[in-house]
Amino acid sequence: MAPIVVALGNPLLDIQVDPKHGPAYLEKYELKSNDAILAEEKHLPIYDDVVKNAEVTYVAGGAAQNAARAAAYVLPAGSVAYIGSVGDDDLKKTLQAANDAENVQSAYQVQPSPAKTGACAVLISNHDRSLVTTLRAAEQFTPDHLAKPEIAELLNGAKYFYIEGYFLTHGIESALEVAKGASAHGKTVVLNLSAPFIPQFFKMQLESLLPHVDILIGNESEAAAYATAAGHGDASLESVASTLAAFTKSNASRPRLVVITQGADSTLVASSSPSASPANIKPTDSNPKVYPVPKLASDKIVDTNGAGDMFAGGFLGALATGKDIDEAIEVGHKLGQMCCGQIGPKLSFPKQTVL
Ligand code: 26A
Repeated sequence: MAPIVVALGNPLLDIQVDPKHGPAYLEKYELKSNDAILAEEKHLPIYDDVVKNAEVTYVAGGAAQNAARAAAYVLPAGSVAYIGSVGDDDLKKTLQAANDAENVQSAYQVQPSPAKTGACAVLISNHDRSLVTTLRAAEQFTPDHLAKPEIAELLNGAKYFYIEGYFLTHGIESALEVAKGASAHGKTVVLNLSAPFIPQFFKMQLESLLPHVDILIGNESEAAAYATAAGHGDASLESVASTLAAFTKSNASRPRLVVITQGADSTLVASSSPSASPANIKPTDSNPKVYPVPKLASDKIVDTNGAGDMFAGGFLGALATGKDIDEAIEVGHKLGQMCCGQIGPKLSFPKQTVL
């Protein structure tokens, strides 16, 4: 089967540090407890440090790659492909094996040695996670990869495109190519804000891509970071969601949806045009529409790393099977919560029924 969902992002291997060491490493490397950043010079020793001095677990990561595995969880085998740049090394083999096991086609651009696959140190403290990323080969992605016949064929065949905001740190040209091509053909483009530093420091790239985006996904701190960057720091979450929904759109015949998650609190869905939105966002609904999140007992939470990605991938996978927005949000909530019960960005196997 030709994939109907294609995701684009930075492939990373997550190095999850045993939670008992989390707080000490946060302090040592001057990190916030709930954040996602690119490693600065002072952070670079952390990768060797945790491997030498703490217990670590290696887990397949990279925000869009996690979402791709979540979409694959709810779709028939062969429905999902993932594009990103890796090195020719053991880290890549681990990522590819995880994708193979979960029916995601890895359409990697492989950089020659000595380029190494990117990595993300994950520090857990309570229910927070701090992510410190070194992109390495991931940021060597070049647009010519998209023109290779087998990749062009993938892009032509797919109906849903998922781009992580993190990719905009280096890959705006490729992201624009994918999104413009998709929206010109009436296909659905989904963008995830990914982290507060994306709207904060990459606002120009974000706003150049946004006109081609049909569904924007983010969480409360990312939405707040956008509001501040756009000069409305005091706006409510509801009004930020509506502002983003109303942002210029190249394909104006389709409304834009903005989905804002808030951890255990309700998810908001704003639409630029409720009357034209997919089923279940009705003109009579509040805009944004509010979706309560089922309760998850605190002792069921192992760690929250990847929960937002699994929400997004589950939501997208459900939409791609033809579910409406209400059902897709429900599937997203289920996969997000399932991920909270696992170490790292993982889902439970054997598969549970979530659709
Ligand atoms: C450019 N940056 C910072 C990143 C990331 C990232 N994925 C792509 N680019 N920083 C962290 N992640 C991934 O986010 C997942 C959790 O949402 C981590 O690899 C982790 O699996």
